[in-house]
Amino acid sequence: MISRIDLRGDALPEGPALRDLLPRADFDVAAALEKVRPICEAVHHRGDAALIDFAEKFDGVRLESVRVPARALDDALQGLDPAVRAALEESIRRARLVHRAQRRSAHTTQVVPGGSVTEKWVPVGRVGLYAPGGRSVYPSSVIMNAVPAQEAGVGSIALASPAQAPAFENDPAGGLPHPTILAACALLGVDEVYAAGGATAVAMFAYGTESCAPADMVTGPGNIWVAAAKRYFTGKIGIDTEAGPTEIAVLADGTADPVHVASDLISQAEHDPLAAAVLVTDSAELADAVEKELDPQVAATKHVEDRIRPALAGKQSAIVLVDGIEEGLRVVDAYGAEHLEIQTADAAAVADRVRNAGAIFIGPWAPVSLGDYAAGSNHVLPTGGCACHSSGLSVQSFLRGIHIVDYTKDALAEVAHHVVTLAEAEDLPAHGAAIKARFGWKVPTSK
Ligand code: HSO
Ligand code: ZN
Repeated sequence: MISRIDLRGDALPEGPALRDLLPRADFDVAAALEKVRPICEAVHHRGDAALIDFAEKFDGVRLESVRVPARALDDALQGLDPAVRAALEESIRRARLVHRAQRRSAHTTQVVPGGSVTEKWVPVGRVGLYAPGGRSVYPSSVIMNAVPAQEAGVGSIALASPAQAPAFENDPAGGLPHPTILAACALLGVDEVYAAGGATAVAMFAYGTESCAPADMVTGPGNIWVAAAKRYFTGKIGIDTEAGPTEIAVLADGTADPVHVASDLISQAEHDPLAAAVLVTDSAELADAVEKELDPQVAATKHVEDRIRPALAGKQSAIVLVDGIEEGLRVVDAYGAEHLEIQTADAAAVADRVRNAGAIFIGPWAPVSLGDYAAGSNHVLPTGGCACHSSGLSVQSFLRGIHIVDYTKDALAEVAHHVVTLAEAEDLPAHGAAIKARFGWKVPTSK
């Protein structure tokens, strides 16, 4: 069901060459870009009318309004299963604890007497959060988007999620996002909600329409159309990373429990036929035992044929055999997984040495599923190797650091000759003149 890549014996290649040996899904955002362009432009030019037409075409429902009425949020909360409500509330509480601690305060550096630079942190003014619908109705993703934005102090937060098709004639839930998404919004105090899906939702936030004011930034997971729309608007609005299919990598040695490892690989394969499950191990016995475990565990679960089997059998998933944990660390760093579990002896020490991962889960009692729902950590994480340069969603994602430069006359005089010298070296004499003009056109000599 899962292929093997044997990297034992020879020395591992360096950097990109090592990455080329590792499995990865094809997720061609560039190709999807051409397809989302007309959708984005239709929303630009026709606003709500385009959103309503696209909802009919893609979601199978004619919307009465794109904005979800407040009553629908109340109704969804009333109808929410109490156990789900309690679980969502606990998830929110834990996420708030972690994300509140990420807040930043201004810091001033006294560069010289009379000369300082302060960095102040200002939240983004308005953000549009996206929560997928269809195959992936994840109220947990509403939490993972909204909590960091709220804790960052973002003043205006809106959320979009695709409309559900009516399940029967006059179904009151038809034309609204999934009720659990709406209930999660109500629990979080997010009251500005829109029924818009995929690229149309990103375009709605980027351009604004009659019913939705434009946002400065759009975040949240989604399918390839959401990723392509985010790329389309890069430079116009802020985005978090382009989310691709979910990935789990497990770095394990012979001490790992194959039952746990197999169940964790399957847990993320459950998301998508393109989801990636990668086991990196120096133990051939563990590799065999995990492979043996996959069959019965897969057979006993739900989304087998449409997602789990294709995900595990796909070229994005593999068991990678290495000579030792040292080599394993090099492999997981080259891979840069969205989620990385360390299931080895002294797991915390091994985890400490990892440089590239969206989130790291230590030891047998911190599975990715915990992080997906209730560890307090964020589950909107970089995929596709982007963990090598980007982070998951956090309070920081919604803040801008602004430098405030404050110099006295004496402090400027002290460095003036350096500024003028560099301006002239760059053939920008007007830059130098802006200094000279302040000192009667004579550059002060340094003390
Ligand atoms: N593992 C997914 C998030 C998720 N899991 C939502 C369950 N629900 C990507 O990090
Ligand atoms: Zn998950």
